[in-house]
Amino acid sequence: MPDYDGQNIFAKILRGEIPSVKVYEDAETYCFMDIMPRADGHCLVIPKTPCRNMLDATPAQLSACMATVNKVANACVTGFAADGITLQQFNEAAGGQEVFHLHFHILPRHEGVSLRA
Ligand code: DGP
Repeated sequence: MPDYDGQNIFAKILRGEIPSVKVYEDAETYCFMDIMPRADGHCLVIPKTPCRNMLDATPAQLSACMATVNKVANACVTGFAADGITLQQFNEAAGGQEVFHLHFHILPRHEGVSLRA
């Protein structure tokens, strides 16, 4: 697996070099709106420390991200009156990953409404 590349888009967002719409932040994680939302409220949770994807993630990074996913997902249920949440995560190009900094998609869902392309 290739090494982590600090020039990826999410690393630039973490350094403030590219703007983002913040949803939530704590010492270990950052959550922001996806630029190509496939559902209302579609946002991304990332660790603040370098990590390419699940394959090189540490237990601490995964634990911190999941704690944030839990908080934000529950806020989405309340804030968007969502009926459910889809949690999506891709690893390496063959697995559908396009940005090579670990991230979790939080997709608020409503009964009978498909995700946008
Ligand atoms: P994937 O690696 O396949 O999970 O897709 C990356 C996601 O990141 C995709 O849903 C679009 C989003 N994205 C790509 N570039 C930017 C950006 O510059 N800003 C934000 N907020 N999201 C981005």
